[in-house]
Amino acid sequence: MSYVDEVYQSVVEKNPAQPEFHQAVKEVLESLRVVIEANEEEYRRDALLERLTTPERQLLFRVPWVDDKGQVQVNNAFRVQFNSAIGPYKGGLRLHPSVNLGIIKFLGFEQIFKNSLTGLPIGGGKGGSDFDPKGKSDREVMAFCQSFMTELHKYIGADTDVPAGDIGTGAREIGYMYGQYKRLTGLYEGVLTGKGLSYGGSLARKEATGYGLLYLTEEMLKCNGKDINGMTVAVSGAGNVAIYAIQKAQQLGAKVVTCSDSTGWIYDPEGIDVELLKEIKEVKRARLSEYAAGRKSAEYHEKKNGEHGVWNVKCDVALPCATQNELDIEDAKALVANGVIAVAEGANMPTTMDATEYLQKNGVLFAPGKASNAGGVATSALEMSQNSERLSWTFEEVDKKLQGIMVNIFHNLDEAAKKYDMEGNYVAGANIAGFLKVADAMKAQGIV
Ligand code: NDP
Ligand code: 2IT
Repeated sequence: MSYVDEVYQSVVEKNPAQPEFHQAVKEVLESLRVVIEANEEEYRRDALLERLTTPERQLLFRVPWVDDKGQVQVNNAFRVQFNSAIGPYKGGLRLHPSVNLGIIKFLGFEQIFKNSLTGLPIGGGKGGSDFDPKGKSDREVMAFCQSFMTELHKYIGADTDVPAGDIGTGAREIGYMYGQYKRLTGLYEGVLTGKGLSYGGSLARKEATGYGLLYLTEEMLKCNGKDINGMTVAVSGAGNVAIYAIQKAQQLGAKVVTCSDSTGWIYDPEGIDVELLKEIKEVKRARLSEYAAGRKSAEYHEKKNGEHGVWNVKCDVALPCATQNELDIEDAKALVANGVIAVAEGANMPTTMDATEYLQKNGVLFAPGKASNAGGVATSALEMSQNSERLSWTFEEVDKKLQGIMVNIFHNLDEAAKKYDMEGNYVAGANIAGFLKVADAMKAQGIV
């Protein structure tokens, strides 16, 4: 059996019941096959792939907190410090009832390659909890965040591990966590990113993932002789990534006609009203049904089991920005039948593997999340730089750097794909380009 197949089989055996982790590993290893096979003996001797697919450290802990009725609640929490070959562990914290170790491992594994692609010195990590911030009072969220950080603070630091936001973790949660870290350690340091602007946050970090997604999409289209200006775009999600993806797409002259949350989706043929969406999601923390109530042109569709929602809408560009495996083979078929030109992932692994292959086979330009959503973590690294030098840069400075990073990422994966005779396969290009830097650093640092 080839080394790649052996390692994949062993990952499945050693990590039972973690399908998302298996999926993320499979996709990366399949892309790396050509690179590994060219040097199989050395990689096998050094157990490079075993080390790459095994986290350096996994922290599992309980988070007890008291709810507003005086009842004690207990959540499971995780921090997976996956790979520190090229820098301190870096990656977000997800707060969602679906969180388990396998999900955090898939996200941490993806983060290794994504962070490498940014060209910045950040290793891969991810964490989170099955706590659901939805429907909780501010005091309950604070109680959870303080208890969570009371344990986590022992394992993180500005030069060791720097968490940030992800699903369910926004400015409010980061603020409570930062306050507790500072109280426990006495350190005013850049231990978290996505902080508020009044206490060390970076301008443009809030916008960065969505804006970065559009910068990369724009470059990918341009290099394939197309212009996003005038195109119709379908977006899923209505959170941090989706909102700023919609805003930037509109600034670039596209018309965005959809968005969604976990209970339903919106079709707005006149184009999504971003200010209204922000008011509903960022301020009121309300459901999308309120969007339709506030806008005549919009249709609201309740989410039904087996229904495919936004991907049935005719569009030129599709941007999945909600969660993993939200775009499956049926969705891919509907998109192709409706003439989609490009799919770029704002979320992490939103497209199933068979859907990705179907899109690629049908000539759709496909940008994988670890490249196209890297603008968030890249700007987090810029926040770390600003914290280290105790300065803050202007919005324009950060945005310009972000744009440069995204354009650069696209060209790196395009060139890697060409070099290995897979022109246009940006999935393979991203995995290979991300891997080569990490593998080189791991080799140089010996067996650690
Ligand atoms: P938010 O919590 O701000 O928004 C998530 C959105 O997706 C919400 O609209 C939410 O709906 C919807 N959603 C979440 N889980 C599900 C689910 N299981 N089924 C259906 N809808 C769901 O998160 P972000 O925007 O930050 O993250 C979105 C994606 O982008 C994630 O995959 C994340 O890992 C990825 N990402 C985020 C980055 C960042 O900087 N924030 C950077 C790179 C990637 P509802 O409100 O109803 O829960
Ligand atoms: O998936 C991701 O890249 C993030 N959630 C952002 C991580 C970060 O450290 O900014």
